[in-house]
Order: sequence, then structure tokens, then C-alpha cells
Amino acid sequence: TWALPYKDRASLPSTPPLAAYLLRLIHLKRSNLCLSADVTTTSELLSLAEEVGDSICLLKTHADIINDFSDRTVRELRGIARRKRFLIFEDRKFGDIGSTVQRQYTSGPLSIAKWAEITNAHLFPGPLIVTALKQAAATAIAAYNTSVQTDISVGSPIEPPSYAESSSSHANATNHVPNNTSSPDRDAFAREGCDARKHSVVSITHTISTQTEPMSPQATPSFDDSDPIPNINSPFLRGLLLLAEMSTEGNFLTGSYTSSCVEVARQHKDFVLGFIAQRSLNTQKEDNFITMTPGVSLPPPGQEGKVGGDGLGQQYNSPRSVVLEKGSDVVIVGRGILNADDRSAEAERYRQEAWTAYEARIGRRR
Ligand code: UP6
Repeated sequence: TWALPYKDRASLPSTPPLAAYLLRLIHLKRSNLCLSADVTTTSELLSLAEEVGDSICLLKTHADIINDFSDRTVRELRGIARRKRFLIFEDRKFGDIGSTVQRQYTSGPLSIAKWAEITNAHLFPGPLIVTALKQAAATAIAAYNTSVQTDISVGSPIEPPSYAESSSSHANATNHVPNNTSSPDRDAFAREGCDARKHSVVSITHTISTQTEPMSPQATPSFDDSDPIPNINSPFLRGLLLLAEMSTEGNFLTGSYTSSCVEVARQHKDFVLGFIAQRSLNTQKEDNFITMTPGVSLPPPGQEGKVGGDGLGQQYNSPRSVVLEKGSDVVIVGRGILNADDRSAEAERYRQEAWTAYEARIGRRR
């Protein structure tokens, strides 16, 4: 499937809703770039999200390195994600026994399940780590569904992509006036945070109760180009990436360990949307996992060559080699963008590189 356009992969009947949503968002935003927002304060995180948000499909966090992480961090970040249309991926790299990871995922100061659509886990504790996180995600989804009926605030749903279809350049695509898919209630929630839900609950409850299916990982958002995704299809979804390979020198995530990740993912397709890996691991006809690749960097603008590593084990490849040669779907870039003087322009340069490589991959352009 990796040679198929993102849009076509989104519409395959077996594609689970969150994967379909992300593939669709990538297609609409013309961005297969994930920013790794490795910063240590809320204000840096929020400014970065503002600066780079238009160029990314996904923003990856390490919430545990943010000194002043709080409800405000989450509320404001979700507001920006909603406005700029990107999903949030907390790079937690879970790796403990099932009952512990459930608590780490849903409780404590980070309460990741409440605000990050995507998180990731190592498989070294054994396959039940996936079952444990899936159960915890289901609980979070149930809590969300209850909260909107009973006015207890929990998290927020993912927001629908609303960019108009465009075969023109990215600049043109983002200049389109977004289709009118927002509701005042949701805007208020994004602006004012959880408190706003108290005022908007009646309307949100109405929206949900008009659904034909309950909100669950099985609920399929509709993706019809001619009909922008309505609010009714903005579900609260959660998904997992398995760390099948790492970017670092001498790491042990190789061979049969990597293959086991793929086998386990195939058994949990409703929750595992893909992998952190250095190449596509889709080998069977029906595999449609999303591969996200960290360890991506470009030489500074105008310079040639390859960026090696960081002296602490990190190894870098170019977006072109990762997407075109290795078949990865999303490039994850941290310091390559964070250290630039103009982070917005640099993110756009990475987006273009990764998107051009994708177009070459699917045979649109060479
Ligand atoms: N990351 C890797 N390699 C992996 C898995 N995760 O680099 O195999 C994460 C790091 C960091 C980001 O935790 O947040 O991706 C890469 O940042 P960089 O682009 O600044 O090197």
C-alpha cells in the first residue's frame, strides 16, 4: 500500500478511523511532516505550534520535559491544533507492565489520553502492553462520551480537516477560506478551554446524539471531498504507534523484534495505526500501517551534503531518502527546524522536501 496515494489509503474499507483521519489530513494539508516540539516551556511550545502549525500534519510532544506543563498547556495547544489543523502525538514511549502503563496513560499530571490523539509504546514488555493501552483508551473515550452528556469536562475531540481540495501549490491550498465546518460551541471550547463546555454542553450533546453510531474507535468519519467533514464526524479517537525500529546508533530494535511488532500490530489494527520505524514495514497486501520516521534532517538552506548525527547516537537521513527510498509516510523533524532562525520557513522547506518525495513515490512527479 505504501505506493498508493494517502487519500486512497484513507478510503480503504479496512483503514481504522484515526488512521483514515490522519491520512486524509495529510492529503488535504499536503503535509507529511511531523514537528518534534522538544522544548521545555509552555510558551515555547505554543509559539512553535503557532509558527509551524500550517506546515505540519502532526505535532509531537515530550510533555515530561515541559517545566510548567499544566491544563493551560493542553488547552492552548489543543486550541492551536484545532485552528491550524494538526493532530497531537505524545512521544511517551511506554514500556512497563500493563496496569502501570494504563495509569501512566490516563492519570497523573500528564493524563496523556485526555489530550493526545496518538501515543507510542515499546513492545519489549510483551504484547499485552497494547491490550492495556487499548483498554485505557476505550475508557477515556467512554469518559469523553459521558462528559458531553453529563457536563463533566474531559479532553476534546479531534477537529476535522477543513481545507478545500486543491491540486495547486500548498500556498494556494492554505489560502483557501476554510469550509464552514466550525460551530460556535466548539470555537468557544477551544478558546476558553474546559469551562466553556459548561455553556456549550447542550449543543454538543445535541450534535452527538444525532449520530447514527456511538463515538468509538469503530465510528468511521466520512471523507467526501465534495462535502467538507461536518462536526458530526469529529470524533474523540485514540491510537498507538509501536516502536519497531529506532534511529539511534547500535539500538536493539532489529530483526525478529521488529517483525514481532508488525505481527502484534496486525492483531490490533483497530488501535495500532502504525510504527515508529526507519522504513515502511507494510509487507502483506492488506497492511496499511502508517510509518513515521525520526532522525530526519537537511543541510542548511543552500548547502549540499548529508547531516550525520548529534554525537549522542542520533543518526539522520534526508526526507527524500526516508519517504522515497524507504517508503515512510511521515517524517519527524526536531532540531532541524527548532534550531533555525526562521522556524516557519524552515518547516515549510522540510514540508516541501517530504511532499515532493511522496509525489515522486506515487509516480506523480520525478
Ligand atoms: N525519536 C528519535 N528516534 C527514535 C525515536 N524517537 O529521534 O528512534 C524522537 C526523539 C526526539 C525526536 O525523542 O524527540 O524523535 C528527534 O529529534 P531530532 O530531530 O531533534 O533529532
